[in-house]
Amino acid sequence: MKEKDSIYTSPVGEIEPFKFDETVATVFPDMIVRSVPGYNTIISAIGLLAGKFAQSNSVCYDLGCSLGAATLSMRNQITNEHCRIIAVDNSQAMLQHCEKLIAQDPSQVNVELQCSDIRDISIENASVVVINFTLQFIPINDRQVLLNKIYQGLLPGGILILSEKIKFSDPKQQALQTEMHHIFKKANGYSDLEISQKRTALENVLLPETFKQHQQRLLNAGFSSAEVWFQYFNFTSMLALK
Ligand code: GEK
Repeated sequence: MKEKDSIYTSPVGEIEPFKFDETVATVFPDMIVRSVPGYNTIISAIGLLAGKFAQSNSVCYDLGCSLGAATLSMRNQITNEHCRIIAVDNSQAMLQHCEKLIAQDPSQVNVELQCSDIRDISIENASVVVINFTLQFIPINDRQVLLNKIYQGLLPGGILILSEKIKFSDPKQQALQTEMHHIFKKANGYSDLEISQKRTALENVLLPETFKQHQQRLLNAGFSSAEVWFQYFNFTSMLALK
């Protein structure tokens, strides 16, 4: 049974910057589905993409894995022998919950959990790399170096799946898509107070960019192409090909 996210239901005097601690880890499955439009569709498609692109004797990476939803989805679609998954997060609380969920999953694909900052790990022999809603938490100046490292660690024919909350250069689109996201959250049971307190907590923590900024950075890293394969309001998932 999923525990309900009620973190911001009561007025908070001083709202602290958002952190991925035990309180968040406990309600995370409920929080992410009610906050990110299309989350479940993206998770399923990550599995399908891994099923197609995971190569034998290679590694699939889940960077910023949280409770391992993308890892579990990949794990259940990978049929290649000797393919393993490395799932990385820098929140110990998230990884503890993730470990329990993976232990309950019957798939035989090997999963290694790493508690590290994704900027500090090495990426090698990769066929599939997933960064599902995590680049947005990395300082903007560190993003190019991280994507360069991913590109270098991918095998020929490898892919990167990058999902992000995005912003729009046209102010009208920006205002409309932001409003539609709030309508989405309200339809999922969040109050105006919860939405506004969470927005304050995420200010300067979650830093969205436009699709064009992401695409340019992916091309700069060396990817031969980078396109949107899914979008729902201001949430998008991109597929970059090596
Ligand atoms: C999912 N991918 O369910 N290094 C490692 N982990 C980090 C870092 C960092 N520098 N910064 C943040 N994180 C998941 C959802 S959630 C998205 C990803 C969201 C981790 C952080 O601890 C959290 O678990 C995750 O990135 C972001 O498919 O909550 O909006």
